[in-house]
Amino acid sequence: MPHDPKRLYAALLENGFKEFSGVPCSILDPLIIDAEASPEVHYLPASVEGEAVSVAAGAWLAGSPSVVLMQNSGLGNAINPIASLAVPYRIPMLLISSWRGEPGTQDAVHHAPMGRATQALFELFDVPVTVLDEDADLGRAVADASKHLDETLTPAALLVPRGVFEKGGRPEDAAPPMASAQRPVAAPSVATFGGGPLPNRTELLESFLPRAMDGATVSTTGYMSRELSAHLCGRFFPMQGSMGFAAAIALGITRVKTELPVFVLDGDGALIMRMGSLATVGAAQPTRLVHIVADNGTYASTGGQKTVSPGVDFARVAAHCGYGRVGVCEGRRGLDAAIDWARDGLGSGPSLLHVAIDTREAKDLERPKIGPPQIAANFRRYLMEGAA
Ligand SMILES: Cc1ncc(C[n+]2csc(CCOP(=O)(O)OP(=O)(O)O)c2C)c(N)n1
Repeated sequence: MPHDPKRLYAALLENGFKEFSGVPCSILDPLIIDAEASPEVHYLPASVEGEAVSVAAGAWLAGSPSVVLMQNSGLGNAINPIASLAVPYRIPMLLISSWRGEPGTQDAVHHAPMGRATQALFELFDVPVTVLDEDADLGRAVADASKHLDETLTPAALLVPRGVFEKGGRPEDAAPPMASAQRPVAAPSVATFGGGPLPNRTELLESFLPRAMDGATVSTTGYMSRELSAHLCGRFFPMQGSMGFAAAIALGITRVKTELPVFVLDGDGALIMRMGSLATVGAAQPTRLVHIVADNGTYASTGGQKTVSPGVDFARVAAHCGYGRVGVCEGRRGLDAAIDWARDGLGSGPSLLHVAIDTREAKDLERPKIGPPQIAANFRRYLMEGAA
């Protein structure tokens, strides 16, 4: 007998899961339909599965147990932030994956290799997997997984084979495309700031830090987080790993803490790696998110190899993705005014400030003295209790 997917959905709610993000699989569509229709649940369509993992991480750090929905074809897209964010930082989340290409079943041939690898891949990263076959007790499976998340602070996975859910179908009146009604008719113009030589990263942080102490900051992996770590306090989440997902983690926080200013310190290489985040943030319209992209035209942290950022107009891309306030700063003299201007957008939607920096780096940056689990625990305490 196939399961009624509503029983799984009900079990998720009973166990406190209210934040959902993912990339669809038709097998999981019944859960997405229910989540989209519910006033008490948030479903955020992600641009890629790793973004959904990062959004879930941000939401958990802000206090909300989170679910990621994905097809197992997308597991490859999710592994980087599972392996370098969720597991080492001890950030739990429930991963619900469909199981296409399950060995011994008929399915499209391109699903077969990942179908064979799926369970083993989860287990390689110490993520326990429960297969929701026809005999499974859905309530028990969710409760056990939820207990695992609480006890180990690491993810757990539920695997949903084909054909175990009753067939439903999208209701005619399913939720309309999100945020389309809020999207400005015309993209905003680009505010420009500058004057004088370019700042370096240290000068950017000197300008940024006094302007960011009323909120949370997520910084991208590499030198940005190394340098922010010199000022480490509970308000900061300096990422090591999950390259490109700083904005996604920040977005997850804003899903739960809607009143808190959340700042992102991104890199040009990192943002280019995950440009889809601009579309997700633009659609979600977090009201208090300031996204600063420090662009040195290089992957400085790995030796200074060139990025393709000289050909990328981050501000205009962001504007056309739905950021309501976008600016560019090319010169140290304009930096304070530029960050103040970006902050002035707090409350009215996401802003993006593209800051050109040069390649002079601070010397002898130390790594944080505390490990990733402690960084995450301190940040979570700040987000949930307000004490930095
Ligand atoms: C998925 C992934 N690919 C590559 C790396 C190696 N890596 C770490 S930092 C970095 C450079 C980041 O460049 P950018 O975002 O421009 O920041 P910058 O180093 O210039 O501050 C790279 C490639 C990584 N950590 N993760």
